[in-house]
Amino acid sequence: MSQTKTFHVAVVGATGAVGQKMIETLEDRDFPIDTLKLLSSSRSAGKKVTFKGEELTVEEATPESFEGVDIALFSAGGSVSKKLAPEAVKRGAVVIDNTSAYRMDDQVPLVVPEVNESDLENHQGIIANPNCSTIQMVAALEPIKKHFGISRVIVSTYQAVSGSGTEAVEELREQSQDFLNGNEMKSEILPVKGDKKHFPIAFNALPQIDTFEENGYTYEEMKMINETKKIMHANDLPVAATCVRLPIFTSHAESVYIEVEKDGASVNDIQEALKNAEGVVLEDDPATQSYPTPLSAAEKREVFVGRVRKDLDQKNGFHLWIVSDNLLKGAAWNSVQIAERLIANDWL
Ligand code: NAP
Ligand code: 12T
Repeated sequence: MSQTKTFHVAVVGATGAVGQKMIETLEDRDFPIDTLKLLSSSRSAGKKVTFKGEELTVEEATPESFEGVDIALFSAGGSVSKKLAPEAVKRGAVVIDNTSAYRMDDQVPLVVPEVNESDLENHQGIIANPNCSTIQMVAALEPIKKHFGISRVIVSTYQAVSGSGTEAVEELREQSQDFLNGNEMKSEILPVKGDKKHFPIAFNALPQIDTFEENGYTYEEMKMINETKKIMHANDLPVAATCVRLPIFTSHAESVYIEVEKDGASVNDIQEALKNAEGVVLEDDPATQSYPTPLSAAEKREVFVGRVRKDLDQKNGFHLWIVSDNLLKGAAWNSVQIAERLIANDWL
């Protein structure tokens, strides 16, 4: 982005799976940075990270770290955000938070710029970046909602291990090697670090992402349900979700069933709406086997959609396949994009 004013930026969780992508995205976008501060726990303090050819040293995040910071991108877990985001705001920073700590707070905008950019205007210092699976789904559903209305959403996800951090990525790598070498697989992280049981992810599928809620849904499923309604300003929209982890390193995929309000919409109409949508790429041609996959979407900022079909029985029912890089649009890019929109609109 071209911009004359420059900003003091901090990345909290800079050594993590999301934080590393944030640093890369700030560099790729030529974000208008004056100084960049990289923060982590004391474990990684002192580590060196290269940004635009310059070596930066990671520091331990403390309340004082935010003196003089204009924009703080947080992705170090909910408890860190709960403790340090208010400290950053107190010192004049605008926080863009990637954790679930503030997402459903009424005072906090929950934003996917292609969907609800204008919610940013009245922020009170903290802005929440939605859940990765939710972001890519609403980016594809909003243009359909705009043209045809949506009256129901049922989603099943196929999620990558990188959504669960660097330890989960390492676990899939090691289990894969152990399995192929005929050795026993060790499971210590997935499905959820710290939960009572662990299962192998390599050559497997785990129908649990995040912890279980009392209603039998997982927290990841409830995040998709609640966040979709908030971002799309559709409190009454029925949404159901089943979230599944697969042995994929990067990109979440989703099979999404929707019912539209307007009668008579065709597959071609839905495809046209998606083709013209900001941040969305339609890859949909059965004749040439054209559809997105986790590998084809990895390292790209867009949300890819394919396999648009009309339901064979339900009037106004459609099926879609939505794929995006969970660490980019699902996390780092959406956060940096929010920062860019705050600057462009003079809403910092
Ligand atoms: P990760 O790879 O495990 O990295 C965790 C990062 O947090 C590391 O940089 C770590 O620093 C830092 N950290 C941990 N405890 C800290 C503390 N007490 N003080 C300061 N920094 C601390 O995890 P990740 O995948 O990047 O995810 C990080 C967080 O982002 C998650 O917990 C989640 O809340 C959020 N997230 C959101 C989405 C989304 O859907 N938008 C997706 C994935 C993750 P050290 O190197 O010092 O340990
Ligand atoms: N644990 O919404 O494990 O902050 O894939 C997103 C993804 C938390 C979140 C995952 C997670 C979030 C995961």
